[in-house]
Amino acid sequence: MTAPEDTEAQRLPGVVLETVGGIYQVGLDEGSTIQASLRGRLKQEFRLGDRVVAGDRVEVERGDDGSLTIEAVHPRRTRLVRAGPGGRKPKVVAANVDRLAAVMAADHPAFRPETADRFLVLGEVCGLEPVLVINKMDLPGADALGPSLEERYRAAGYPILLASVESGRGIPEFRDLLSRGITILAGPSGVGKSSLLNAIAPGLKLRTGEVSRREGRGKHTTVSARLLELPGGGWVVDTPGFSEVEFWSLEPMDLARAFPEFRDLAHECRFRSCTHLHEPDCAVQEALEVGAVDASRFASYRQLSSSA
Ligand SMILES: Nc1nc2c(ncn2[C@@H]2O[C@H](COP(=O)(O)OP(=O)(O)OP(=O)(O)O)[C@@H](O)[C@H]2O)c(=O)[nH]1
Ligand SMILES: [Mg+2]
Ligand SMILES: [Zn+2]
Repeated sequence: MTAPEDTEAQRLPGVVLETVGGIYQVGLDEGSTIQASLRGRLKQEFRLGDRVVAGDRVEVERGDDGSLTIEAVHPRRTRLVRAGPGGRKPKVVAANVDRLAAVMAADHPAFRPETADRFLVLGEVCGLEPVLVINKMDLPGADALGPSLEERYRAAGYPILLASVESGRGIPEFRDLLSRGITILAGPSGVGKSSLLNAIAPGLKLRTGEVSRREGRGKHTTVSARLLELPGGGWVVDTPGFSEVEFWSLEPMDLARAFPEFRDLAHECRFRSCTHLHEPDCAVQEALEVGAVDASRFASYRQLSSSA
């Protein structure tokens, strides 16, 4: 008789690095990277968004014929979720990430505060540690923009990093930030997410693209979310630029709590469920009137409340 260990196929734990057309690239804990398919029965299991996404922890089994199959997917600790195309379905971009780096460009594509705020809100509502990175600080006009952005976001409670792949500014700091935990880079197409990763780890050799001269927009050079291990420690998820950040089931109170500068003030509002938009005795409104809350951040909040 054979021992139970011999009849049971060996399970190899690992993490999903990338999924393309039903093929899953998995980094096994033992060190090798393999391609696996997904056990049919797992396709029936309920899971928000796709069954398996980059960052999912899985168990892979090697069949007698040498085939590799994902036999189990572990529950997700965190997930970055947004609305998919058309807004009817959730799209989970990646699982088990710790931090969201919202990457914007000082210019080319032009910096839009509402867009930066939308990415930061996305990180907040998914429970990720947020940080804002402004790349392309080498471009003309960026020097004038830098201090005002630092002031706007530091006052709101966000770490902000000014960087340039071109000049090398902020690259050591960015590498240091990414050396702990798992960070997802999110931002519009063409801001330089892949370029920043190549700058901190040239061995990654990620594809980068041009920004169209006419529209000032990127062309979605990165095509799928990809989890990468950094040589200096830490993991990152490079993502294709989002053209639009649409939220998946964002409640009004979630949005109010996603603005860190409102959170402490909210205890002083008369109503516990104050949205700070029209209620009497609102501490956020009072702070806004005396300039303690930034008017343009509040404008972003108002805009998000009406569109979310
Ligand atoms: N001037 C300047 N250009 C940069 C900088 N960083 C990146 N670029 C350029 O910006 C363009 C877009 O860079 P990518 O790294 O492909 O941008 P991305 O954010 O990964 O874009 P998607 O993959 O489409 O989401 C490329 O032509 C880069 O060379 C920078 O710091 N300064
Ligand atoms: Mg890219
Ligand atoms: Zn209020």
